[in-house]
Amino acid sequence: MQITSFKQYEEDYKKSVENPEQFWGEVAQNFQWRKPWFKVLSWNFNEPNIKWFEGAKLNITENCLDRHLATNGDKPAIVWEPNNPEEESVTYTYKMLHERVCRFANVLKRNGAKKGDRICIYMPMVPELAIAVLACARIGAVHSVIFGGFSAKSIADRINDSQCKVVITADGSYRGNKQIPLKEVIDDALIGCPTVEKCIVLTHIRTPVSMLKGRDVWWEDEVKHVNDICEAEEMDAEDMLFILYTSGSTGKPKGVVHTCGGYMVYAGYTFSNVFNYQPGEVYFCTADIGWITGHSYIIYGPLSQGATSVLFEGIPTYPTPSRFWDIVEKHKVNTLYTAPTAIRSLMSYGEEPLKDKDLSSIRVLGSVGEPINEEAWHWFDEKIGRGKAPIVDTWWQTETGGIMISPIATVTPTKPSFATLPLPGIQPILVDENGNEIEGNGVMGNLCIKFPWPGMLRTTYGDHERCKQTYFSTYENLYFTGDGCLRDEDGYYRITGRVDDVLNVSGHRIGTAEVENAINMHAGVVESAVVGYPHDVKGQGIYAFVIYPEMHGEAELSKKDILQTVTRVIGAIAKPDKILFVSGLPKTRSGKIMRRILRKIAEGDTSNLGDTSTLLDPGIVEEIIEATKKL
Ligand code: 7RM
Repeated sequence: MQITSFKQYEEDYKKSVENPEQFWGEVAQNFQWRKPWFKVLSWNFNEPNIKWFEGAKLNITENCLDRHLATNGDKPAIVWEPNNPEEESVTYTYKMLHERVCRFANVLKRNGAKKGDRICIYMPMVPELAIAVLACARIGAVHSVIFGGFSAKSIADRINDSQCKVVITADGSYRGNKQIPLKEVIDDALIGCPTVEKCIVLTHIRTPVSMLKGRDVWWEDEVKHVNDICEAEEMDAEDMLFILYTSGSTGKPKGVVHTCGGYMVYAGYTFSNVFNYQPGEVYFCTADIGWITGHSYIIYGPLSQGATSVLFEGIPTYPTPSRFWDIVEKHKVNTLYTAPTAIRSLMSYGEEPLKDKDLSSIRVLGSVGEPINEEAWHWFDEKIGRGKAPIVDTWWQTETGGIMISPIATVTPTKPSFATLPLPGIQPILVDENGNEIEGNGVMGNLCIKFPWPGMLRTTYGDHERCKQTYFSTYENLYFTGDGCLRDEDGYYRITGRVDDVLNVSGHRIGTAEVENAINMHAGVVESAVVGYPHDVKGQGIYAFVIYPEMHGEAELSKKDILQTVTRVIGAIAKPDKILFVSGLPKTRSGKIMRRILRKIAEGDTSNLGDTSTLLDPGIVEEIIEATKKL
């Protein structure tokens, strides 16, 4: 299944397009199935209805755990590096991880969870998070992991959208020198979550928590009441594996649904190939498991391939901006997969943090989450890869389940700021506004995919129509990514960023409508408009234009109040970087906000705002430009 030469890449690519069913059928042979499929693929992009490996039975945890036991049981599966470097790191071999997962799977059963039930996981980056995820998969329950930075209200909305029955959390988490009271946030959320029957709480930071009789139980107590034998539930290839909420252009995040068989094959295949993973190597993905990158490339991809995956609890700058490099040196990391925002942040500390660090173990580097600018690419290449480690700039999405366009380490070429070529099985096309294909090279357009791949989303939870509208209706018979893209003279792809109202702040997807809704909930705010602007470290920053007519006291205080409101409604990750109070917004006569103009103003480029004479109130543009100068 591993591609070893450019020629083989070309052959595999050709085969995957000419005979996709044969191609993916062969890839899938590298996994363990309880029963084989009778059909590799049936699909249409209209409904949409996509089925991979129909009729096949499996359990993904047998592929991630059981099948490695005989030959690799004592090999490290997860190496956990705690937030505090003074604390010991912890290694879980495949045997140990299998034992813990089975035991916790029994805890879930003991607390009433069954196949098909939805389980919300809100935890720190500790091994128990991976154990909780895998335990859900073991019993066929559907996990919905929520990133630790989301607020009680965001959690409640997600829990209610998918009617979760069980919540798994911890007393709190560490983030650098800060502590986050996770259980307290969950308690606030659960006030409005009638479907939740049980909450399992892990002790981690040992902060006092309230435990509600009949609902809340301790992880540590529960595991004592069960044994570590748990037969894996037999799942249909198209049974749901997990839901992961992600932002789009509306105010309400969507629950992206992935299913067992196709997702497993795609996460495993892409992990093995893109990173050119070799047996015995140590692989470190710095993402949080609360995002899709953590699901596919900390847990399922690496473990399905018997790899050693480093799980890091902390942040790149704690206790010093040397932390990543200390971890690389300590655990002899061979592959480092991180985000441009982290690279840019670490770059800003200069070379001092790299002094005397032994990075010689590094063989492959990876980037994900947002476009990587050339400066960051070269710094990563020269300072971290010492010019010897290929950088795989991996383009993909929550919805795609796994990497779509990317170099294949040591096999296909890299090019600064380019995701380069589609992986085998992926058929990208560029289209213009009318959905006409833009052929040839040296062209730009909206990025679509014209043929299914095993890792693609199947639906959005509880609202299939929304899935159809969002991804399959903009252009007929195409999956629309929401990204703009350049295909250069060499046929290499460079993703230029979102073409919809979605921001990418430090690699986190945030809908402008979500932030606007949150700001508008603040008493006194009449209306707001949110746009992105270029930010040196975050990639994009959040710029909010706010109408707040009757302010009490200082504007600075009102800004803080608004930030507090956004933190309450969504979470700290959605806090605007800049707030500008305005008396009106540029609108068309039909009342639509002209975001294009606001975006230009936020970028500080007011030279060419286009025709503003058709605006409802043309004078407002001048007023806003004047106001930005004082910000
Ligand atoms: C994996 C992930 C998806 C959005 C996507 C893009 C942007 C991701 C790259 C990238 C340029 C990349 N999932 N994006 N990777 N842009 N180059 N290598 O991030 O659902 O959270 O975000 O992120 O805009 O549509 S995500």
